[in-house]
Amino acid sequence: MVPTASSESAISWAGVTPPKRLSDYRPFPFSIPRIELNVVVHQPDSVLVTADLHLEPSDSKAATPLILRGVDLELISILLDGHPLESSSYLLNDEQLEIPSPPTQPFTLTTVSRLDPQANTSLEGLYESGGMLTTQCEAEGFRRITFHPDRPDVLSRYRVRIEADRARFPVLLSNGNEISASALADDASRHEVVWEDPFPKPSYLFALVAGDLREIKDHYSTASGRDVTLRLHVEAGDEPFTAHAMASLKRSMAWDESVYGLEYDLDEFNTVAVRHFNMGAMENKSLNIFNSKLVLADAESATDGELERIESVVGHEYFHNWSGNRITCRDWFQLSLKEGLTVFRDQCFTADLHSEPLKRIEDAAMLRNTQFREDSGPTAHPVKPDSYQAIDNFYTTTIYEKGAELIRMLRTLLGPERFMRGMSLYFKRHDGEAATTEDFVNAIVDGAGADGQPLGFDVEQFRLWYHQAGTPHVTVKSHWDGEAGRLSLTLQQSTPPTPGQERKQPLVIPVLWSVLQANEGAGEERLFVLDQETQTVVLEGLSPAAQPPVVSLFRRFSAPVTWASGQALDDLFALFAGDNDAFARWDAGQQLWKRLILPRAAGTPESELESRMLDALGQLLAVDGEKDPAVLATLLAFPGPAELESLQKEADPPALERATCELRELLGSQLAPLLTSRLDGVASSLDQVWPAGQGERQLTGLIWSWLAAAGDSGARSDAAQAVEGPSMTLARAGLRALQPIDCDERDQALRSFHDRWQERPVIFDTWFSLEASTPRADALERVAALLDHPRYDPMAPNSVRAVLGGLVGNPRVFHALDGSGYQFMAEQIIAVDQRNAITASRLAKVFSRWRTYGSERQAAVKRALSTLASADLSTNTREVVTLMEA
Ligand code: B3K
Ligand code: ZN
Repeated sequence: MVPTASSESAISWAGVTPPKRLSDYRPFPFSIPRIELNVVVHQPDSVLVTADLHLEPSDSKAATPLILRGVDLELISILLDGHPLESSSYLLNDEQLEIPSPPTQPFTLTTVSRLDPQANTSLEGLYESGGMLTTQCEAEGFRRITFHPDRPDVLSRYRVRIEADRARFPVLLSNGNEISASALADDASRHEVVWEDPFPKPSYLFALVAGDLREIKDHYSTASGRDVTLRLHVEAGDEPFTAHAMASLKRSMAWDESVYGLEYDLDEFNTVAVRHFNMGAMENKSLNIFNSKLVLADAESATDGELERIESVVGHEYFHNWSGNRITCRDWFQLSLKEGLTVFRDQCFTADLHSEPLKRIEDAAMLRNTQFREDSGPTAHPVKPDSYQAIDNFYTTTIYEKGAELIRMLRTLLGPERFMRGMSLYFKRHDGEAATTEDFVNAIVDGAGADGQPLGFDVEQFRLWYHQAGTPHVTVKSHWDGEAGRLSLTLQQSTPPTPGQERKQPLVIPVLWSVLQANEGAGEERLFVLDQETQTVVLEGLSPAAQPPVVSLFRRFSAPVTWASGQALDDLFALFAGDNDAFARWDAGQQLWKRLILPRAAGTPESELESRMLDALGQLLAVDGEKDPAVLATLLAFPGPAELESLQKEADPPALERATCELRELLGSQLAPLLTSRLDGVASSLDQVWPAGQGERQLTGLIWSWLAAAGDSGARSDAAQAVEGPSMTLARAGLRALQPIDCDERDQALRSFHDRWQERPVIFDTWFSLEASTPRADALERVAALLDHPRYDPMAPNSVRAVLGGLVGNPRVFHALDGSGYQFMAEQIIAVDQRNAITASRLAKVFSRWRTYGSERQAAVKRALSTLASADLSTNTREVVTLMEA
């Protein structure tokens, strides 16, 4: 029996994990310039890992204890410079290995550990998926492979030998370049492959794959002439569905060269598709691992939205090679350094390839419905948190999407050219380092300010964005002097309190704005930097007029804030009809939709406003109205449920769902002739190949949903028929249109989808989600039955999320007043948590809005939360539940 290490773990065993704090950061007292790993796969349930860590103490005078992390590892042997260590020389517990008095000179520590990938259901570390062995190390999975500090500021060069049975695991991959591959001299049934990665990297970027995979090979020639071999590895039979991902990768490589001047730095780039994966994809150095649903796609089996998403995720992971891998994070508090920046980069990539204005609207809508929701609930946290219990709970929309918004604001404040000079300096200055978000901001302002011009804003104040949680709110009051042609706007900002942060300071908020004057169209776009609590901006020289001009605010969604300007309905209709900024135009429409939906949900429809909206829509839909089908479909889309809920006094998701159904019915019946003629107008473009035709398909789906709601039998049958057709986009649009309606076409469409796709798990998850989100009297029993469906795979987070996420998207069932939906969800989360803490703790966030519900629902969620709290939960899920209950 080995003695137990003195550590925080003793406390965590008692069920209370102490938080980690940013202020406690200390550099690791050793460097590990080189690591050799020998991974011998005996069986999928028995893998032997020998690790040689070449350690160099920072202090050569006094011995510093060496603490290495290790979880679910069976330590077989431990040697120091080749000599076995006495058991009295180290301490071992469930979480770490400690050598209290290691040498003060460089030394090699060798550990041999056995692991069982088959028993590893957490999908972190080394695990089995469909017969293949694969890894996920970010954030703290490497400690499940071997003993190691497992922190991002320890960078090493890795050499990895993998040995396995040749027939069962013909493909053996790791990071870097393949150095050699051969059969074993003494056993031809086994083979070995050696990989070497010349770039020092943190352990979270380590990856290894062993399996029977099919390879799709291509090439990319970099700007400087390096020929890079690109390989995609998929399960047999999936080869035909890889062209889109491969083309996306090549587009990403070209984009990073042309926009950032950043080239790929190795001779090969591998991507592997894995069915069982906790998130979308992972940027391991030169060995990206993807959730198979983000690789396998063509127009028949994926929607336009999915194709765009795949392209952007392929881009995102590829862009990480520089923003994440070459420059990594000093510690996990800096997570947004790589994630916010890489999201910003992938957003720009999509905007450049497709439509900049529509991408901006898509991102703004997403931020409002996810990040703003997070910001106003119990799990609100800053882009740079100062403490956490489980880092996996911090892969959030705040770190990712709000983080990207901070970078976008820097670009808006500095202008694109100066901003890009800052970016170049960042990549040059910190290449090969583990950096902080402060380093990033410093590089941006140093690079931008190299022209000697003032920055135009207070950088120190800007940094508050990283530390202050919550969505700022801006109130705008305008005063118009019609005789003088002078407009004054008074802006006032405030940020609501968030857990642990009561008082907030004013932030630097870039406000892009302009005015529209009658008969003069939109004026020049201006930037106003709001950096005090209250400020007034005055615009002189406008044409004198009795009527104040229409103000277009936060154009291009220039800051991640909410605002209220008390704009008159006339102004909103004017902006909706023709603002020259697509975001501001869409936003005016969103405000109008909100003013229609919320009263309907409260049982008091605004009939006068509804008929004004019908007129405005009539103009948009007319032949001489909005020509671009994608723009039209975007303008006609309702605000998301989360945003609507946040505007209700007492959030009532079923009432909102009813209101949107009623509204669709009204719109479909009142605008039928115009809608039908628009359908006819786009019909001939529906079969164009993505990205062509996507606007037409989007508009068709939207019109189906309005007409089907209004009882149009032609639209219902076209929607149902689409499930049999060649376009997944139209099939899913048809299903979405029919889903809220209890009709034969809906049942027929769901059956066809089931029968057509049941052999393709990636697509069949959609059926699970559709089934779970279809409103039916017996929906909860059906959801429970889905969990026993022969094709439901409880080990695949995709399936779990399809069913349980589908249930959440079924408001009447999930939010049933008797609490049955909440209770069911709590029990499922407990079950999922037993095998996969990361997936469970994410699911637990479905309860985050409970304090905004009415008293009956609040009481029901409280019961569900106490069921959860009394279970034996992982640290991850416990952290979320505790925050929720606080
Ligand atoms: N960096 C990964 C996310 C890892 C999540 C770990 N729980 C994918 C990405 O953001 O690119
Ligand atoms: Zn990322």
